[in-house]
Amino acid sequence: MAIFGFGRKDKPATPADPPAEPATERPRGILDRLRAGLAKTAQVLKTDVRDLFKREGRLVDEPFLEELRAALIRTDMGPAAAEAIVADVRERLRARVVDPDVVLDSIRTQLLARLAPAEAGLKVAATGPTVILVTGVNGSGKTTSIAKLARRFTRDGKRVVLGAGDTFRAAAVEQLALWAGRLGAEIVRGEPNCDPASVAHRTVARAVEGGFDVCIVDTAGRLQTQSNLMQELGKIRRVIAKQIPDAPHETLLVIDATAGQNALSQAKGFKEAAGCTGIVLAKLDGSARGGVIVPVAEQFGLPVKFVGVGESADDLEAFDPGAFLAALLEGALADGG
Ligand SMILES: Nc1nc2c(ncn2[C@@H]2O[C@H](COP(=O)(O)OP(=O)(O)O)[C@@H](O)[C@H]2O)c(=O)[nH]1
Ligand SMILES: [Mg+2]
Repeated sequence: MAIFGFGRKDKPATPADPPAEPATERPRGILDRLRAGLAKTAQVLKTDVRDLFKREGRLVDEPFLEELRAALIRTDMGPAAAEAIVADVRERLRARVVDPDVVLDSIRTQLLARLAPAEAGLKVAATGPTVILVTGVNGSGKTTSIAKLARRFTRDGKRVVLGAGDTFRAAAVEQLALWAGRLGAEIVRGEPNCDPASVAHRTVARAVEGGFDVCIVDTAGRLQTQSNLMQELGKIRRVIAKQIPDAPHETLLVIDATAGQNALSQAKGFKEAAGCTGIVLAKLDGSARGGVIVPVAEQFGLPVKFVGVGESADDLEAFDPGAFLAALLEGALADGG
């Protein structure tokens, strides 16, 4: 069975070793970490929106609004959100002289209304282990996101077992094993190229018998268009559900925030064919187009559970629309000249 690479032209063929933990202490606080992670997108908004005001005494006229729309589109927030912001600015400010902060405030209000419904906590088991299945295309950040999730749980004193369900590449198993060792989690692995459903089965069995709190199962990357591989995810889910009826409690889709419009077809495909229940939007820190979270959150009724903002195990934040927008736009206000 072939797995086709996707969006990895700049990546080596084998998964990267987990990066070394940073020597310096990371910035404390959610907002600080989000700010650092969203700096590139914030920069686009800051620079582009402020550039609109370079001519002194500039009025909010149609050419201004067209330039504003183009700047918003450059963040990948999608035409609907961009149009709503433009309409709001037009309505409130037409033919008046405004300053950038008024426009940024409109951006915040409009985006908050769109992102708020996408906020949802992680579903956990009432009793017994919580089972999380992690899916996505090659290189989207699945294994790293699993490490980050494990870190959150172990920090809370939970016992975690990881399932090395990406059985196609030995290096993928090693990558997960390295993280498991580092995070103090147990790992269940199978023979190379064995059925990933059997690894999932054994991982859940280990979680139950060992009294673990959380069990997170990795999977090989696949495209939403590969129907046989999407069916394989269905099989993995059924095997898990046979052991624990309401499991997997979450089937997360990890999307690379730099994937552009393909992020949307991934969300659609994985929701429909693999029963995904939520999204982890990874690599926001590497993207100037973090606005893609808006159409991803809006179009498919899939909540955004977490955002990934770096390569270390601490670089995962529960998605909080207010904090997200504060990091994006307050940074723009504070740093602007
Ligand atoms: N900058 C950044 N890199 C990330 C993030 N998540 C994953 N990566 C990197 O993306 C690459 C692929 O990640 P990996 O977890 O192996 O992807 P997988 O193939 O989906 O399991 C690795 O080099 C990771 O370190 C993130 O949130 N930010
Ligand atoms: Mg992987």
